[in-house]
Amino acid sequence: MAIERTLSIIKPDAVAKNVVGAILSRFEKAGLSVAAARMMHLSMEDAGRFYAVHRARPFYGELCSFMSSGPVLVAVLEGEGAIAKNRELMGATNPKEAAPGTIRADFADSIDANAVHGSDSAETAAWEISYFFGQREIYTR
Ligand code: IDP
Repeated sequence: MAIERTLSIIKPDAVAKNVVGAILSRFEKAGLSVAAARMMHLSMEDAGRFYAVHRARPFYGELCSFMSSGPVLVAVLEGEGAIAKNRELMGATNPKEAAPGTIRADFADSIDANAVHGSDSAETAAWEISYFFGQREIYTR
């Protein structure tokens, strides 16, 4: 399988719960490595542009408010099949439907405060990584 990069965000609910390290550790244990990482407090505009693909959805305003409600950790994860592997580790969007042992099953409270974001395709990953990081901020192990 090819080495890929994907964008992960540890959302405000998970940062507030002090489980950043616990979540990063799951990525590392699954064979992904952190190629870039930064704590940020997104503005409404930052969140709005990042989630622009969802702008017609009824939850868009709520999603942008939540994502700018506190600090997040944005990170680039790298490894074999990183995009799908990260989605697998995250679990379903709604933590009530997330498989046992996934990050959302273990750390998320609700469909909006659901602990993590992960890119859903190679195209999305490339755009999302470039939204937050320049090439010189990304380090291969
Ligand atoms: P994903 O994060 O699992 O890829 P998406 O469908 O891309 O899920 O939705 C993006 C984010 O929007 C979700 O992670 C969640 O925070 C939020 N979201 C999705 N559906 C709802 C909803 O029905 N109500 C509130 N927030 C939602």
